[in-house]
Amino acid sequence: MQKIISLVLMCALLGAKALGNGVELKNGAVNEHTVSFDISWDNSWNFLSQGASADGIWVFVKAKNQNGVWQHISILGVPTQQSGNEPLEFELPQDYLGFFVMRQQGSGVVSTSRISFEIDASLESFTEIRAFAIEMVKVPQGAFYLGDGSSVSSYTSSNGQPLLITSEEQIDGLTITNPNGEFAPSLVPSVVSSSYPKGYNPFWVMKYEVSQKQYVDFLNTLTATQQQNRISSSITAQRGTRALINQYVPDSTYRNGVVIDVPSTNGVPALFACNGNGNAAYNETDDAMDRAVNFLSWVDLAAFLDWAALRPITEFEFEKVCRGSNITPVAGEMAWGTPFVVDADNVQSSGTPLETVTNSATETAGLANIGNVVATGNWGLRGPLRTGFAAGSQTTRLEAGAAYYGVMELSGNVWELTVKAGSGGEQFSATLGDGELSASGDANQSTWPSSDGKGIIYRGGGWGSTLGEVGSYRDMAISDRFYSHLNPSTRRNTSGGRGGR
Ligand SMILES: [Ca+2]
Ligand SMILES: [Ca+2]
Ligand SMILES: [Ca+2]
Ligand SMILES: [Ca+2]
Repeated sequence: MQKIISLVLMCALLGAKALGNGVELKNGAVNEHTVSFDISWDNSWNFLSQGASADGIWVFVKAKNQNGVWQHISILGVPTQQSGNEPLEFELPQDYLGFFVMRQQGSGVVSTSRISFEIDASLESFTEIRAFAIEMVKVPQGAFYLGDGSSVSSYTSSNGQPLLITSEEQIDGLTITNPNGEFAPSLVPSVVSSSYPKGYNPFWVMKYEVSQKQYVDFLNTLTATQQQNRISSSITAQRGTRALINQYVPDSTYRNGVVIDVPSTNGVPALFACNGNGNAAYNETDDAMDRAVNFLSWVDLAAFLDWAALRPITEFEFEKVCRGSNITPVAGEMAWGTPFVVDADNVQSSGTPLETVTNSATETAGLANIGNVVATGNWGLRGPLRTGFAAGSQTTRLEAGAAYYGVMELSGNVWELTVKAGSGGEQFSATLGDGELSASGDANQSTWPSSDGKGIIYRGGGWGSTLGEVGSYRDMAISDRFYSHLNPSTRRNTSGGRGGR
């Protein structure tokens, strides 16, 4: 007799399709070894055949054993499409830890399409299966400039000009210009090896920063011990306790609504939820599920990425995604390609899938959640916004605050934790996460930077960042490395990030 097993579908941006790009999974089913569900998302594109970018959905599967422990599940073969107006393409990587779904050549809405795939698991031993979806962008192969020639501690070639990266080959003679005069910048290695990902070859990057809902979904598949190391409160704290904020400053939530729903007892994992509006009911429409998650240290982000079978991105890749291929750098430019910014500060529809701001970009200034009114004594919005808060089907790059390849919030919102070409980070060789964490809930992949945060650098600024003149501190500038001396090992209210593959 066939065993009935539930398939639970997890994805961010549920209901955001009217305005955002929200991927939606529905009508999940498991039949023997076959998993099926309906998938749809807006604002899709695929111009890979013209040497440009595409977006796609990274799908991966976890299953819960009889003993309550979750494990990552391998995909057995290329998925197939049963229905839908838009023909889909699939990319199944060699590690079989998930797959990408893409539209074929063109752009527009991917309306409801049913897909199915085989998984490598004996369903008899599981009590529940969950499928997860993360929106990503495929960045094409191509040369690009590293550095803008003026930002603090920004990279240059030996002649002081932005460095044109034309391959993944070893780099000798990398140096920096305009070194930070307040804090000694971290040392640049004499050689950056051919295995350090430079952004020349194609790679996938998350379209958005990790959201509060995504972090909750992650926590809810960990053991109690693993959970305890991925939050700042006790897993046994009472229902409603904010799980990620600084527990010594309990009134300072900084727009983070991740809470304990059911406390851990007797070693049973806690259940986490989103409660952005702070009332007694959780996971409501206005509970900020799609808002970027802050208070992540490097160790937290690394654990999320290992769990999702992704990897961190390097600071070289960060600049490629922002600037685009063969685009001449602009001094002090931010993710949308100009050195000017409008602060996204006046929130509308707070906490909902339509959370946005009333502020608008100008002809030259992009929209981003930053803190440049701090100097006037007005802190403005103290925390992150919804991922993709300014993006719509018709928005320009400045209006959406978008990077060259359509990736969102690379300047502002939360700081991005990227792998530095230095302090040991140059040893990173694009090793992918394998879906499993150590017993303590830490990432455990070879070549990933160590837990002390050395080998990691903050990039792109956050909601609290202020803006100096071009050539002085300028957090949101895509080549700015003002904080290269820091080791991002602490849970700052401004830090989070994303990964790639
Ligand atoms: Ca609530
Ligand atoms: Ca602000
Ligand atoms: Ca950001
Ligand atoms: Ca691992």
